[in-house]
Amino acid sequence: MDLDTLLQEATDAVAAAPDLESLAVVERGFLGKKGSLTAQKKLLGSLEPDARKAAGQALNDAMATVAQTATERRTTLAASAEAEQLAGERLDLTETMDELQRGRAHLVTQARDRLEDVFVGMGFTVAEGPEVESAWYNFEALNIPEWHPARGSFDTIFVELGEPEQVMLRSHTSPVQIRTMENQKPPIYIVAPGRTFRTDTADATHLPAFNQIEGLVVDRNISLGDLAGTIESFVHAFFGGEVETRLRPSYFPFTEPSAEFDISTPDGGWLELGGCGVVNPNVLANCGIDPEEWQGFAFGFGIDRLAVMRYQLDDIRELVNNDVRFLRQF
Ligand code: FA5
Repeated sequence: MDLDTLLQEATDAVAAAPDLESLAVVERGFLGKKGSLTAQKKLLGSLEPDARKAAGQALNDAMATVAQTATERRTTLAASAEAEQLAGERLDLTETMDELQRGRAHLVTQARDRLEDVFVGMGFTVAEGPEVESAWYNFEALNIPEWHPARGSFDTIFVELGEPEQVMLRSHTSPVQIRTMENQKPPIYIVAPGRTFRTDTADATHLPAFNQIEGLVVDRNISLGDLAGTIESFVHAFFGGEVETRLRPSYFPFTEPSAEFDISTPDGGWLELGGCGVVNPNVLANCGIDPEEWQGFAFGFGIDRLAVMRYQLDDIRELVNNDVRFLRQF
């Protein structure tokens, strides 16, 4: 075979080598000890000295060309082999979206929505009031005058506005009772869920910012029995039949008589959920409602504590840690 053909064959084979291993085989096949170009050297001996020199030179050039082409090809193949390896080992560190992850309402929002549904189902409408209140709505109209010791029990967070201790973050949802009675004539059947604030230190059962739901009924011939019946039907609707309720005598200036109500816990104990009672006639009168003609009952309880019970949490603070992995379970 003449040298030009052999050279062409060699450079074609080098260019066609698909990977480093095949390239090594091709190289050996042409330039190795037993390679076809190397074999040409043996033929030189049979030539005339002048012709041998020229042919030797041509053969060396050809072998150098093949070696050079092979080196270039090796560089190309090595680069793409590395790129391929990197692509294979690439780690995708962006979060995987295996399934479409929808957001969902916070536990307290879920509990609040469900509470509203239950009460709306019982014939109540939903009322609202502001989170920043005046002393009149938060205390005075509720039969808690300035000198009254009950003011102290509310651990109020005051706002520095106007006269000292006259503007505050509402310490309960009871001011919505007053706002409703000022604007609405009886019969009244409302619930008012919302945020409330106290200087309480956070612990397993307390938060400084928590949620209450207030209930107010004003109608004719209302008695304590109506109150007890309403609380019981609500607890059964919300938790199911196995949770029991009990009322304990208590004191609130805005109700008379007053009670605290507890619900039974799975471990056989009781959890205080809220206060309630028959609306104090003074409160009705403060809102321009004749206590001779109308009576009422009211209740107010903690939504966060209710969520703790319903979702079997160990600690109320889990509600505000905002750990999405925790919240996603519900
Ligand atoms: C009241 O706030 C009265 N306004 C309830 C009321 C309304 C009585 C209508 C009569 C008629 P009390 O301070 O007990 O009462 O709070 C009621 C409920 O709010 C508690 O039982 C508890 O469930 C919840 N609560 C009170 N403080 C906190 C707190 N720091 N963290 C979480 N929940 C709380």
